[in-house]
Amino acid sequence: MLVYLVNPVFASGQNDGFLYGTSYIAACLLRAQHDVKTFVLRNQQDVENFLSSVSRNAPRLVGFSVTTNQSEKITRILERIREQSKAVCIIAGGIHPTLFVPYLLRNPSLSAIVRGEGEGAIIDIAEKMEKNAEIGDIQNVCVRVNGGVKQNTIRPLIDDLDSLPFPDKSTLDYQAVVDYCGGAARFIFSRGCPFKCSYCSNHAIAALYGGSNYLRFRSPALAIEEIDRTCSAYRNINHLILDDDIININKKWFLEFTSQYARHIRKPFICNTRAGTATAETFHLLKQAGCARVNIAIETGNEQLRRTVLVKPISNVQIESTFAMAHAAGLSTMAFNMVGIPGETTDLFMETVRLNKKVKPQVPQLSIFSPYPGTVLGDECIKKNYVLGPKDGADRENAWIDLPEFPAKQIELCFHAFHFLLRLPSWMLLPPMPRISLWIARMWRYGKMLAGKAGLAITAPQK
Ligand code: B12
Ligand code: SF4
Repeated sequence: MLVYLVNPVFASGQNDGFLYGTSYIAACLLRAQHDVKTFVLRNQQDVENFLSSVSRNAPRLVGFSVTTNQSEKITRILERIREQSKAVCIIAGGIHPTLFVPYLLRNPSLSAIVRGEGEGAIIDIAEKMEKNAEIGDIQNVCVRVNGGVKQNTIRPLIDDLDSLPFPDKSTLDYQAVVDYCGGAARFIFSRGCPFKCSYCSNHAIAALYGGSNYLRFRSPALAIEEIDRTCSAYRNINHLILDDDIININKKWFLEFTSQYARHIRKPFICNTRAGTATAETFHLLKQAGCARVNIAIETGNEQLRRTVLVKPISNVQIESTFAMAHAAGLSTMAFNMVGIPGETTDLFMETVRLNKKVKPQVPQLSIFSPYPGTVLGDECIKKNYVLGPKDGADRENAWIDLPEFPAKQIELCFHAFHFLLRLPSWMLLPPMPRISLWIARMWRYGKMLAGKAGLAITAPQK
């Protein structure tokens, strides 16, 4: 059976178009002898090409992977597919439909949604469709019934990730993906995280599965084989990005993986860790294995906000020592930060700037907090009417929320001023200076924009 999978990555700068979710789905469908084609949708031209392919080749099943930031744009595409064909089965999987079942009701063009891990469900769906049977009883699948939603039970998590085929790279132009992102190849070997940060989807997925045995890894040997095969099959791969949430969370796995990586792969890589889990030895092993940069979350410089609102019980001292250990091992660092956290104010945001100045990440990165439905913090924001509504595209740069003490416009101002503020002396970040500092930052930005329009060169603050 011909199946089309769709990776919507509109205005999603970070994303190269290859999604692990659909690549696992594709690999399982291929293993079951189905024909699969994966489409990357970055812009309107991609949408038009995809729609004309649907109309020419009439796939029986079309499956979208949906994140919240893409969900609205996808709605319009679903409608256009349905206008073209009444018979095609259109399904959506991924984090947004998994944690927000009303997505099915909001999109009448969808035939069903798949919640949670989709490998088992997709095979069942394809099998039933080949027999012209109904798909409404399959585990993990939700369908519309009498104006409501019938939610079937969820099958258990896949215990042994080694039982899965490697994520497929043949049903899309993976070479173009590598070239598109300057020679980077991404990998993920684990699923899950044992922590319960209120803004992240992990606690919600764990809850969907009753919280048990959530964290799993593919074995180090197969992880190395997956990297090796990719690096041999595609040109110009000059570094790897390992997207596992916390690379060192399973110590045994980490020791084996880093030692095998050092022996067999020898390409620089980027990975993530969490303050409080990594020691000097962790960073030493990463360095020895060829790690170039490690990403560490700060999120906010205010410890109270981090502990209580974000449910991330990590102290500033732990964060400082984690960055210091990484730098001492000779690693470059990237800090993840957020602005617009419920309970935050402009003054508290300045604490984030100050902590970043102190720990000196080579790449300080700031996102605007996004309240994702189905997460504890996201749902609380929805309940308190803080949410302005989902927006398409790069949501980390647009305020979705308007807080009583931190209005959306002020959040966006802080977001745009972040890299400028990092260059100011620390005393300019202490009350009552933030107002003045932000005003200077705004003037700087307007100045830069006007200079840009007039074609003048003006030195930008370092990003
Ligand atoms: C790795 C990762 C990335 C990588 C993606 C790399 C890649 N090549 O896929 C990078 C860094 C590029 C990235 C980017 C972004 N990410 Co991200 N990312 C993740 C992370 C950590 C893991 C996701 C993953 O791939 N897991 C492994 C795969 C196998 O699992 P999966 O995707 O869930 O897929 C399974 C099921 O969902 C289902 N499924 C998925 N798709 C489909 C499709 C069909 C048809 C079917 C049947 C089933 C199905 O079956 C799959 C196999 O079991 C998650 C956190 C998490 N715990 O999920 C966040 C997460 C998905 N990301 C998130 C966000 C916000 C983003 C960005 C929007 C951030 C930004 N503004 O730049 C971007 C853009 C994404 C986009 N599509 O537009 C949020 C999404 C929240 C939400 N409600 O939408 C998450 C949940 C993190 C969080 N904050 O909680 N991300
Ligand atoms: S540690 Fe990171 S991946 Fe784990 S729950 Fe918290 S934010 Fe999510």
